[in-house]
Amino acid sequence: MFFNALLLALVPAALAANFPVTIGANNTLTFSPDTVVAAIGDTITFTVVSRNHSTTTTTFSGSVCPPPPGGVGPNGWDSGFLSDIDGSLPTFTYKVVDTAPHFAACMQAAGAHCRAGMTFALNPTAAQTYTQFLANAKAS
Ligand SMILES: *[C@@H]1O[C@H](CO)[C@@H](O)[C@H](O)[C@H]1NC(C)=O
Ligand SMILES: *[C@@H]1O[C@H](CO)[C@@H](O)[C@H](O)[C@H]1NC(C)=O
Ligand SMILES: [Cu+2]
Repeated sequence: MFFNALLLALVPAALAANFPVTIGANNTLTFSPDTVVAAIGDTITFTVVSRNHSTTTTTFSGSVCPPPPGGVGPNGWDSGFLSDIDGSLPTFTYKVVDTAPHFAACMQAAGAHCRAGMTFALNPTAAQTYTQFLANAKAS
């Protein structure tokens, strides 16, 4: 009885995955990896490893850069500015709550980082690919 209850309590945690994403590796304007495919309940942990960046959801096309403060929803996110200038390796964790595609970018420098390709996709689709989102960001 007790063992079964314990097992049930442990199952969701055991199945949920965490995806680490590095922001600014090697002092570049990048998210690595730039794409994550995740299920509801999984988490994504972003870590800023250089300079001062954000992970903020934005539109797939149109005014992609810069992402707006608060991010584009529903179920979007905005880490706010996270600075590693002091070497603190700040993190931001997002829990996946739907199966919709989400597109994010860095809002630093009035969109200059975003237009330089500092972009990220969660669960992109055949109709809304990461490659097309990146092209949209560079052109915005
Ligand atoms: C950072 O540098 C390492 C070692 O050269 C390389 O393996 C990695 O792909 C680089 N990452 C990025 C995002 O440039
Ligand atoms: C990070 O960038 C934002 C926006 O440019 C700025 O307001 C903030 O002061 C910066 N943080 C640090 C620690 O430099
Ligand atoms: Cu940035």
